[in-house]
Amino acid sequence: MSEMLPLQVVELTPPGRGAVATLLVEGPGAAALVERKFRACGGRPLRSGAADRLVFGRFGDPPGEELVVHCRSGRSVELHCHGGTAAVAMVEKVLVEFGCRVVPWRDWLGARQEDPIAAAAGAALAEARTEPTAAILLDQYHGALRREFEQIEQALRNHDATGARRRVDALLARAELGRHLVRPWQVVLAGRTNVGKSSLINALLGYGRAIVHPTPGTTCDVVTATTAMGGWPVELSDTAGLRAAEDAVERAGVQRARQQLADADLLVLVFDASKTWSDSDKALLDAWPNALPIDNKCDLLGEAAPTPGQTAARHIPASCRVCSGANRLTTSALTGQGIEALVRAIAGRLVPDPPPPGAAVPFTDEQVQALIGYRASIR
Ligand SMILES: Nc1nc2c(ncn2[C@@H]2O[C@H](COP(=O)(O)OP(=O)(O)O)[C@@H](O)[C@H]2O)c(=O)[nH]1
Ligand SMILES: [Mg+2]
Repeated sequence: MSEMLPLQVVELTPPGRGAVATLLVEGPGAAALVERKFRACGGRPLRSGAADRLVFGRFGDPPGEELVVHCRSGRSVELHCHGGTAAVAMVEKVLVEFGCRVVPWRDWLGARQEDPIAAAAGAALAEARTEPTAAILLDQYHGALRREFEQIEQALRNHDATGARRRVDALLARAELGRHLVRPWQVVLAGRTNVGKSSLINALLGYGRAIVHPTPGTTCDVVTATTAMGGWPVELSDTAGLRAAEDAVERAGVQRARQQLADADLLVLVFDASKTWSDSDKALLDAWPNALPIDNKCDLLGEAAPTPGQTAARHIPASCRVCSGANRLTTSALTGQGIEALVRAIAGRLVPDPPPPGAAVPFTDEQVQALIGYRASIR
């Protein structure tokens, strides 16, 4: 197949509108092919003069698309054109008419990599949204996970079951982190109506996105927004208040909220610090024992206010099994007090043990399945 269609064009920049799009034309005669439809502004042929030149001109039937051409070699040419989809489509159309095959960038990347883990890491890197997640994927691209798999194989060959098991278990402990390198963690804020969930989302995001209203029950649907917390990508959801809704529309919202809770990686249970602790507050805590409980509106506590982000709220009875003790967070969505501590607490709950630089982290379902397979085979 590659003999029949040796020339290929790959979009190196993501599709959509951008300032500049880059296409790579690769294969024998790539430069000659581009030259057939390219007119350099200076009139000189593309391949005259110094190698690695950048040449500005037009491509295709007159007037043609403006291009900057970088001839890396006779068989590898980069075309930089306007970033709109129409310009890219036009350039590709001309290349296809001359026998070029359009190759998706993932296939192109995969074909260049002998190591399937490095190929998968390269593809995943394009979807990493934050620096820490990209750094972890880059480590896997450079062989961290492949070397660890080799160590496991080596241990198994040496009949070192203990060593193999230890390595497999250490990797499996990072599977959850790996799963989220390209998929944000789902964090849901829940609690009774009017405790300040929507305001907290706004404070966490730093802008007014969620609907905030003094009337209980204004946010009747799930509003989501993606952000980063401690460097980890997080999708925050604001839910309808957890209470028995009388109105049909609101009931649907509450139902969706419960589904959202079931799917969440972390539930932040918000309470109103200015209100007396009630049985329904206690019922919420009992129903979601793994939730991160916080007391909002701490600005209303006046003189009696605990230090934001640290101490137990005064209205919580010491007998409460989840929230007694000093690690109860207090916040004010209004003044911003305790918001940074809340971000740190959320990040700490999502990734309690961040891997050191260079550590192996499995990041695809196949890799995790392979590890589970190893685990089962080790007696
Ligand atoms: N004083 C004070 N008021 C707040 C705070 N957070 C929210 N509110 C107010 O409480 C009301 C309900 O807030 P909202 O975010 O809509 O609550 P939700 O129903 O839980 O989403 C609004 O009037 C907010 O301005 C806070 O930290 N301090
Ligand atoms: Mg709301």
